[in-house]
Amino acid sequence: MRLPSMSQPFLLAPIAECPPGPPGAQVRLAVLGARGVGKSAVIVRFLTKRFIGDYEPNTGNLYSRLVHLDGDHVAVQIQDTPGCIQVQEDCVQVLDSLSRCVKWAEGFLLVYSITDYSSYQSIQPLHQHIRKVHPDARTPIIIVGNKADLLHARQVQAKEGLQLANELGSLFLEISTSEDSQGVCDVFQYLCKEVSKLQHAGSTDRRRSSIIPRPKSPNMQDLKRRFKQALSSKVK
Ligand SMILES: Nc1nc2c(ncn2[C@@H]2O[C@H](COP(=O)(O)OP(=O)(O)OP(=O)(O)O)[C@@H](O)[C@H]2O)c(=O)[nH]1
Ligand SMILES: [Mg+2]
Repeated sequence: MRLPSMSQPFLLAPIAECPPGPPGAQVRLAVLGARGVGKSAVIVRFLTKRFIGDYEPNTGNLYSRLVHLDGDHVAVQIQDTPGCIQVQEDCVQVLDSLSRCVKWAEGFLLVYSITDYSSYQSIQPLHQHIRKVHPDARTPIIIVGNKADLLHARQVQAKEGLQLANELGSLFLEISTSEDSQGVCDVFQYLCKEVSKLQHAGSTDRRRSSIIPRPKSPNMQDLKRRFKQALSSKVK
């Protein structure tokens, strides 16, 4: 069964047509990775709890829904992305939309397939690209090795995934979207929480900086010091 394009209630417009919305009003996540690693499957699993098995190779759909998070309802938007991530001249169009998506999102899920070594190799450049756009190390990025049910076809060892994630300073998990709905939900819940935390921290910082008095200009302080010095030498 194919995932119907615009008939799902949670499916919005592609990223290029979607207005950014006010900051803090929603959590914006993006799922990135090489072709065929299960990006669409993982999103649909999270949103519907179902594994359909056959997904339209996508051109970048944006999904949206309310998620229950620590007693609150949070509006979550999830950007699915096309699988073409090679830095080649003929992929410029896709890379453009990918860059837009990276700028737009606040939390990231990087997916490779444990059955495809080249998809694993694409994680590092993707991670670097995200960190360039979001230098704040608190911007959450989770790396997942998907298709963990296909052990007989494994090309990437779990320890390689873990090692890469450690090097990049990210969390790592192997999941099977087809067999384990809980692992998928945990990943998205974690991302939502981390982004929400960051949004709250940001608004607290902004409030603080508006009530802390501005430090006095160093020139003024210097002038006062010199004035005092001049005064005391006159007194002597
Ligand atoms: N066995 C197994 N198959 C999976 C799993 N996740 C996804 N698949 C299959 O992998 C294939 C690709 O899944 P998609 O979700 O379309 O992958 P994608 O990354 O969105 O692919 P593109 O949009 O073409 O880049 C489909 O046939 C899925 O059924 C998994 O955990 N286990
Ligand atoms: Mg897809």
